[in-house]
Amino acid sequence: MWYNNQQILLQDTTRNVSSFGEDEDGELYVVGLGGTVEKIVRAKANADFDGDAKTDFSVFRLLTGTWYILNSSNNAVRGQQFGQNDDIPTPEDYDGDNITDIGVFRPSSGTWYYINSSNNTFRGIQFGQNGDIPAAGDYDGDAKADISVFRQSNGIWYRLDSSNNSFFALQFGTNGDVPTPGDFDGDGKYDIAVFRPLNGTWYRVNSANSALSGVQFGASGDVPAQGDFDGDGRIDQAVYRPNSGIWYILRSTNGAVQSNQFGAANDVPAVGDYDGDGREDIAVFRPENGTWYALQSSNNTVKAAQFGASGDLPAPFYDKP
Ligand SMILES: [Ca+2]
Ligand SMILES: [Ca+2]
Ligand SMILES: [Ca+2]
Ligand SMILES: [Ca+2]
Repeated sequence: MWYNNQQILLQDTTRNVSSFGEDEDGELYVVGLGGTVEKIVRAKANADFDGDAKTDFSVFRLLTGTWYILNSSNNAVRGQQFGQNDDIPTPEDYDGDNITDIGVFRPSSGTWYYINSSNNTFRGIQFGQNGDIPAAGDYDGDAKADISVFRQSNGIWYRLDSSNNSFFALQFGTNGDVPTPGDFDGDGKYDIAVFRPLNGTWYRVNSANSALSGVQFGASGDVPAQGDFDGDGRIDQAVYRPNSGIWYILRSTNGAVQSNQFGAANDVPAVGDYDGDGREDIAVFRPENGTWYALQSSNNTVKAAQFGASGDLPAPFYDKP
């Protein structure tokens, strides 16, 4: 293809392509010789601050309100003061340039602050209140994260859609639920979803057809650690069991359950695509010594690094796949 007056090679593929197609939204599709139809999407990863489609080891240091990022592209370290103690990290791609933007939610005033990576502009938006759990993500499918909160006290989701600045609210969930939004049905839009620790059940509303579903997967005490581990474009329900360090993944492609022992007690799951193969990797951040371990899906090797310090919050945990 031609890009910036240069001819660049699209990623090599073993597919036998018969033609390309475009739908009314301008999205491109590849039609295979056997009649298969696949959508062309741009590679992207969560907590990807340098834009190479790989998740970066990255933390928010509460004490000083400083972000530390180890760029996966060149191993350079970036430090940036943005935020303060008691802020909740909310790194997301707010401006839609496929680069994660540094951001925080300040509970005391219910204000969101972030820096657009595309032009370095600063944004501050009052949306939500103390006690709300930030749940930003791309719900309207315009490739930009929408500001959203889950209010535990009344189980209501509140959202500001980036595509048209419209306000949205929906009661879904109850006190004690953990918000787990993500694109479970594979239509390119986040689905409102919660994990209920009490009964280990995942509840969601599919954005494609508003259908409700409940899937029992996990147990009380598990930490939800969803991601697209099998790379089919749909988020897989998954949990990390802290006392045993075992991961349980329900693969969306075939409903098979995968389990991996990976991690130790008190590790924080930090799912991301660290090797950039389009499949999320099992990964943990060890808070007591600031060590990262990622099990890379491309070759099953462990990528590890000491990056961060005790008490740091891992950015990939907050910028979920
Ligand atoms: Ca990266
Ligand atoms: Ca961005
Ligand atoms: Ca969806
Ligand atoms: Ca999947």
